[in-house]
Amino acid sequence: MSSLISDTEALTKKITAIKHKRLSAWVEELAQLCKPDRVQWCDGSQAEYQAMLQLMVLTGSAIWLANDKRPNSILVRSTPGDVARVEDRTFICSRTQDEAGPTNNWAEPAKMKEKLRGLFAGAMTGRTMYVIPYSMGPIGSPIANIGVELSDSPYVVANMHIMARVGTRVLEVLGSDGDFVRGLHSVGAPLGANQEDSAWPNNAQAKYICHFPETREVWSFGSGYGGNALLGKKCHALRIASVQARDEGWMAEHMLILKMTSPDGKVKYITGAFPSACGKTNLSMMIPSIPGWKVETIGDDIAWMKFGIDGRLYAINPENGFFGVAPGTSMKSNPNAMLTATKDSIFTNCAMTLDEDVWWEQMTAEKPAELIDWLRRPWTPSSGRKAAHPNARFTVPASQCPCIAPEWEDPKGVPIDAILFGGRRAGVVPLVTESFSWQHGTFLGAIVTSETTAAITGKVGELRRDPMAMLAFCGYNMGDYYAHFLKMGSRPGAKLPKIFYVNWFRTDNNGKFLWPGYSENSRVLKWIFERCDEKAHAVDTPIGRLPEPADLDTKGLEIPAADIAKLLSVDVEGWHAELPSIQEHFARFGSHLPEELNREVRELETRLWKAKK
Ligand code: O2Y
Ligand code: MN
Repeated sequence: MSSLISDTEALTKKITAIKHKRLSAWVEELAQLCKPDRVQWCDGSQAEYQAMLQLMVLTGSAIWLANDKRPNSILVRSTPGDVARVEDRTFICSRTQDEAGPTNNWAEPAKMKEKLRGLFAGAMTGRTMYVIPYSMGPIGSPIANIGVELSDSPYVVANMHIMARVGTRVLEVLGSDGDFVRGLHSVGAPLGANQEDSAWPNNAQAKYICHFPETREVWSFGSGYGGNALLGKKCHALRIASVQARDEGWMAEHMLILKMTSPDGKVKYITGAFPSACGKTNLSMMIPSIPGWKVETIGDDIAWMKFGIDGRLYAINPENGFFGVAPGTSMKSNPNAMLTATKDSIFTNCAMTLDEDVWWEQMTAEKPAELIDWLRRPWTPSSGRKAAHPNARFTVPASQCPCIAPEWEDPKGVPIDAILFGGRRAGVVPLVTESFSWQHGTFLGAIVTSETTAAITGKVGELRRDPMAMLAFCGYNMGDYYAHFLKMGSRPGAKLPKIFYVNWFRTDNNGKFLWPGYSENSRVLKWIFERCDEKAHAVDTPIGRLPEPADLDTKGLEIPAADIAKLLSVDVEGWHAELPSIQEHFARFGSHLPEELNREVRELETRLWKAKK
């Protein structure tokens, strides 16, 4: 790094100005390893954000969209090998494999560090190392947490500007000795002298997304995309934070947070855990179809929850923006998301119209006659392929969302009344089920099954268990995570949210969705809202408490009574047939599985037997 030292007097001055000696020593150590041409401390300013966009446009990573259509917005296109989270390259490097548990890829921490040191050595040559101090959560909130990401990607800097609170004000809160999560990221594509950069630098040979929970570190190599590279999001706010939460007695969850207001002005806050790309963003921004009801957004993906002195669970959204799936988003399915993305947005892997705007599948009723697809090729509707990548994304500031709740940045968080679990299930799981208790709700969350989607690399449409939608995001043994969930519910004096299991995706025998979803989900939320005050009717069934058809507000909804009956029916045979797979799923956790969950299986079985008689 001799060239680094010679051309970075300013940097040295800056580092000496940094009061936090551990932070500056760490940055220096990793600059020595990665050998960037320069180091830039991010201040979080608008000028810095604009400079990142300019740089991406200059290097060919991005293109400006027409300013009269999407002011100050860019389109970035990656490469086919770097389009989604790479779960098979994601590792939890805890002390022992047992601590990572059966659902995580584990690697021995010292060995993995050694391997990574080899990969990171000189990895930033020809590039800038950006030092990105960020706060997950409103700066200074007692629930917020600070991280610092070192990255050689301007795309990461720009996205982090939107997705987290970034810059000097974070350093101020960190002071001279504050703790922070340490993140190191490189696209893994050093540049030789005079070597031209590629439009989407990444490393096709090696991708490693590694978490060191004990030391609160993330080392991510080889990918520039989304959750692999924006380390504040999945890596910090879920995988590392879930460990912090376990150690400190709070919860870091893969949950949206919404605020619902009834016609008479009563407010409830609801969180919802759904596997990737199952409509969390849509639900959090929905416009209720039932007159007089209102939904506002607090967050669309992650919730951090701590008990308040009143015994209630308070949640913050640790993020500052939305990194939403573009395909399927339209003025019909999610007008609020569309309106959020009208300016100051980053689009990734969307198609481009000939007048320099973005397009993706289902955005408009009719497909444009001509487009440039996400791989920069001419496209027409007869091309026989998708124009946007199925995991194409928009990165947008939450503050631009027309339905953002005024209290979305309240540092103390919002008190949660209900927690929803859900997945994408064609059969067996009813539209909505209320758990009998926190323990039963934990059981329902622990057995969630869903069809996989394009948000991860691998097969789409396969059924897999995704407990609490945390399968890919729990930084420790999932059996211990269940135990932590149960422990939170047994806290003395706790005034717990009710837990519900929902399924918007049940189909008829021809594979057609029985439930219209989207804004009609407000009918289910209304029942949940009223159940929180014990104001709506429910019947006890073997699997939990369900509304009868008359309990659900279906006024104005044109669906056959038989479909409603099916949506709210309990498929006793189907549930019975699932028992062996639930037992098999739980058996994976061995001695880490809390006995309470085995008891829930036995009790479910007994109730199902009784119902069969
Ligand atoms: O890295 C990606 O491809 C995005 S994954 C993602 C992005 C926003 C919200 N949730 C997810 C997810 O996979 O759960
Ligand atoms: Mn997510």
